[in-house]
Amino acid sequence: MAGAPRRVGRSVIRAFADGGGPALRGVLNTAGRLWATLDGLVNDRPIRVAVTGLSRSGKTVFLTSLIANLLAMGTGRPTLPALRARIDLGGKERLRNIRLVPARASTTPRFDYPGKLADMAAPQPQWPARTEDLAEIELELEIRSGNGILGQIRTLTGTPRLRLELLDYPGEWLLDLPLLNQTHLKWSAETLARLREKPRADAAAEFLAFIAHIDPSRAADDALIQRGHRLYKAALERCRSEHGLRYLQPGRFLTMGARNDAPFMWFFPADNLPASPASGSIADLLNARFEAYKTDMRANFFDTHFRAFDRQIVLVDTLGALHAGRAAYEDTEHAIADIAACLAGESPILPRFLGGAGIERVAFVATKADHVPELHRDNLRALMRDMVHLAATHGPGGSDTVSYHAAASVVSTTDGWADQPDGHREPVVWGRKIGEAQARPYRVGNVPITRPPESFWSGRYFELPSFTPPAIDPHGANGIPHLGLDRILADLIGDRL
Ligand SMILES: Nc1nc2c(ncn2[C@@H]2O[C@H](COP(=O)(O)OP(=O)(O)OP(=O)(O)O)[C@@H](O)[C@H]2O)c(=O)[nH]1
Ligand SMILES: [Mg+2]
Repeated sequence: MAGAPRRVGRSVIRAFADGGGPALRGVLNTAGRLWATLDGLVNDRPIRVAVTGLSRSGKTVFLTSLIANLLAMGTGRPTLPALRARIDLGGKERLRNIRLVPARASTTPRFDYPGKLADMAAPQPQWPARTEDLAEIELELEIRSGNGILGQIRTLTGTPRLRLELLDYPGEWLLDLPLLNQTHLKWSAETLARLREKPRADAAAEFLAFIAHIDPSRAADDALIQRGHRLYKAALERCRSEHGLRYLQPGRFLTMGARNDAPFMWFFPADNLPASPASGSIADLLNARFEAYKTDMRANFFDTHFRAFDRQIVLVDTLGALHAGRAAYEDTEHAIADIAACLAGESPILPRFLGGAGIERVAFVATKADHVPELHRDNLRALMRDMVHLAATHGPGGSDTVSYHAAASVVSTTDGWADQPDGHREPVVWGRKIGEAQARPYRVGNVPITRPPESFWSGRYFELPSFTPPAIDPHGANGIPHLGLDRILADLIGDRL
C-alpha cells in the first residue's frame, strides 16, 4: 500500500514526540510539519478545469454528471470506462479514492452538487435552473504513482492527489472575453452593425429608434442614459428568448450575478461617438462606464477565476443552434470562433491564461448528443470540429492539445427504429418530453458534418424536444448514464494520470 510508509513515518514521529521531553517533541513536531509539507509539495497536483460554454449549453448538468460519475468510479463502479482504462495503464490497483474536497474559507459560493443531483433524481425530475452566479467545487483523486524515480519518491511520502477544481458560471459571461479587448467606440460600431441585421433589428427596434435621436456630444443626462440602457437590455433579452441568439454582450446585462445593478453597468452602444469625448458628455459617461465594466469583469471573474485554469472544456449546444435556425447557428458559430481564438492565444488581453504557460488542453464538446441516434453522433462531432476550425489551426501547441467530442451528460433517450410513412425504417431516439406521460420516437433530422447549406434551412423538420431525465439514484451510487464524458476526461487530463 502506497500510503503505508507515510503512515509509519507519522506514527514513529508521534511515538517519539509522546515519549520524549519538550525539546525532542519540538524537533519532532517540526519534522512532522516538514513531512506534511514535502507530502503536499510532491503529491498535491491541482489541475484547474474550467467548464465553459454559452448559456444553456449544458454546463451545470455536465458538472453534476461528471461529479456523480467520478464519485461512483471511486467506489469501483464502471461509470467512466475510458478514464479508468487510462488510469489502469500504469497498473490495475492505482486508483485508491475519489472524494469531494470539503469547502474551506473560499469567498466563492460552492457548487450545490447534492441539490442539483436531488432535483434530477426526484420522483418528478427537474433540470437545474439557469446559473445566476459563480460557484466552485473541488474533487480529489488519489492515484498511486507509476514506477519511475518521481513515482518512488511519491510512494515514500504518500499517495499522489490530483485535485480537479471545477467552476460553474452563467454562460453569458463568456462572451465578455472578446469584449475585454475593445474600446467603447469599437464595440459600439460592431454591436450596432450586428443589431441592424435581421432578426436582431426586429428585437431591437425600440432601442434603435431611441439611439437615432441621441447626440453623444451633448451633456450627459442620467435619466436618458438609463432609459437607453433599459431598452438595450430588453433588446438583448428578446434576441435570446425569441431568436435563440448567443452573441449577446455584455454578459452581465443578461445575468447580473451577486453584485446587482450598479451605475457602472448603465451604458449601451451608440452612434456618432467622437474619438475623444468632451468631459461631461454622454459619450464620456458611456465610455467611463464601459471601461469600469471591463475592469470589474476582469477583477471579479476573468483574472480571479478564469485565468488560473490549465484545462478548458468548452460546451456547445450545436443541436440547439441547428434547431433555432440559420441566424442562431451562425451567431453561435461566430461566438465560438471568437472564444476559441481567445483561448488559443490570439488575443493579448489575458497573456498568462491564453497559450504559453496558461491553457494546456482544450476539449470542445457538442452537448445533448442523446437527441440524435448513435449513427448521427459522429456527424455531430465532425460539425463541432467544423465550428471551431479556428481553434484547430491555432491550438495551444500540438494536435493532442485540442480534442472534439459529441457527448451527453445525462442520457435521457434510448436508440431505436421507427417506420416512416413511405414504409422504410429510420433510426430514431425514444424519449419522454417534459410534461408528457409516454415516451415517443423522435427523428430530429440529419446532422450535417460542415456548416449547413442554404437548402438545410428551408426544410425545417429539425425538432429538438426537452426530454425528461431518466431515473437516477438519488445518492448517485451508480453514477448518471452519460455518453462520452469518460473520453473527454481521458483526452483532457490523461497526460497527468
Ligand atoms: N437530453 C439532454 N438534455 C440536456 C443534457 N444536458 C443539458 N440538457 C438540457 O439543456 C438544458 C440546459 O442545461 P444546463 O446545464 O442548465 O445549461 P447551462 O449551460 O448551465 O445554462 P446557463 O446556466 O443558463 O448558462 C437543461 O435544462 C436540459 O434541458 C443532456 O445531456 N441530455
Ligand atoms: Mg448553468
